[in-house]
This record gives sequence, C-alpha cells and structure tokens, in this order.
Amino acid sequence: MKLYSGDLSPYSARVRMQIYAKGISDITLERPATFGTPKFREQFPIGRIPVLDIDGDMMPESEVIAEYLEEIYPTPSMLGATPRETAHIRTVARVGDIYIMNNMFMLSGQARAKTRNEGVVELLAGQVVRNIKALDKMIGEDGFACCGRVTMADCALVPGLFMVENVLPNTGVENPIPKSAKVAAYWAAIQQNEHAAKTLAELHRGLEERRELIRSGAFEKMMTAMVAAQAKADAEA
Ligand SMILES: N[C@@H](CCC(=O)N[C@@H](CS)C(=O)NCC(=O)O)C(=O)O
Repeated sequence: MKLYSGDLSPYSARVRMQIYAKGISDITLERPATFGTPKFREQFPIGRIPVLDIDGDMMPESEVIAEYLEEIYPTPSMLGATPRETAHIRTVARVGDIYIMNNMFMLSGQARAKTRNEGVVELLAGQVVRNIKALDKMIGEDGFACCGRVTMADCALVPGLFMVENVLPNTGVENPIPKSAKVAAYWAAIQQNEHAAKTLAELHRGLEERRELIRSGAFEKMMTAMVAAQAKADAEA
C-alpha cells in the first residue's frame, strides 16, 4: 500500500503518526506528483491528501484511513480496551480533527495573506480558542490524550496542536495552549514520545520549506497558476 501524503499536511501527519506508532512497515509514503493540479482532482474527486492507495483502490479521508488501518492491523491497538474507552478516544480525536485541525487548515491562508480578512480570523480562530478550552476538560493528565498510551486521539491532536502553536500566531492571534494548563502539560509531554517527535520533525520540515517558498515569492506564483489551471479545467468540464 501507498499513502499519498505531504510533510506539512496535518491530516496526512495524523495517519503517519498512527503508522509509526503501530510499527507498520509495508506502507510507502509518497507526495503525489499531480497534487494541486486538475489531474489530481480528476483522479481523487475530493482533491485532498491523505489518500491510501490499496493496489489502485483509492481511499480518501484521514479518519476513514485511520479506522481502516486499525481494522487491518489491529495490534498494537490505538483504540480502547472497552467500547466506552474507544468512544472517548474517538471523541477526543474528533476534537483534534473537526474542532482544531479543520479550523486551523481553513485559517492557514490568512497567516500568509498580504491583507488579512479579520472576519475570517475572528470566526475560525475564535473556534480554535474555544475548543482548546474544551480539550482542557477532556485531556489525559499522564502525558497521553487518553488511556495512558498512544491512541488515535494523540495521532489527531499532535498535528492539530502543531498548527495552533506554529500557524495561529501568524494570523495575529495569541497561541492559547499555554493558558490551558492541562493541554499545555500534555503538549510538552507528548512531544517527547518518539512517534510524535518523528511526525513533528516532518511537520517542521514542511513548514520551513513552505516559509522559504513564501519568502522567495514562488508560493504565490504556484498558487496563482494552480487556481488558473483549475478554473480552466472547471470551465471546460
Ligand atoms: N477531511 C480531510 C481533509 C484533508 C485536507 O484538507 N488535506 C489538505 C492538506 S492538509 C489538502 O489536501 N488540501 C488541498 C486543497 O484544499 O485543495 C481529511 O481528513 O483527510
């Protein structure tokens, strides 16, 4: 199998951390050559990574891929020992995905915008700040999100909190993690975990590459060309 992934993609990072923590060695990681082009959207209608390529059968959506991997590689389990524990892990993973990562991903364009749309920042960053406070009431206090070991909740939270710490301040909003004591303690501890550390090193590498592209002006040119190519393909469809 192959995972179409990118260093800076938090959703891809979520699946990569799960692969590392489970010790899966037969999934290769690849950045799709056509990512960001109309051809990519032809191949993958949602047009996003990660995508799991199972001998040509393409599976999108990080959470779906994560659950699939749990089913086909059940050990070590990233789920709970009881149905209730599993439900809790999935709840915290959803906080990482829907309430934190999704808002951060939608917000990331504002971090590099020449003129920020303050309405967009207020709406999305407001959700992130609110949900870090919610997470503070749910998060484990022993260095892991749930159950005292790495679970699917950590895999979703690590890239989400990376985005909050590294991208949110570039939108003019203070990083809320230090103000939530339990989230702050968790964040300091989980970064010492080897699988989280490997995933975070890739995210930082991706962020540095992105910042260099932005500094050189190449990123803006790439984005303009991508938008134009997609508009042309849509008009011709
Ligand atoms: N809900 C999707 C979100 C995936 C997603 O947004 N991926 C981003 C990279 S982190 C992407 O491919 N964006 C390309 C685009 O928006 O065109 C998932 O969980 O996999």
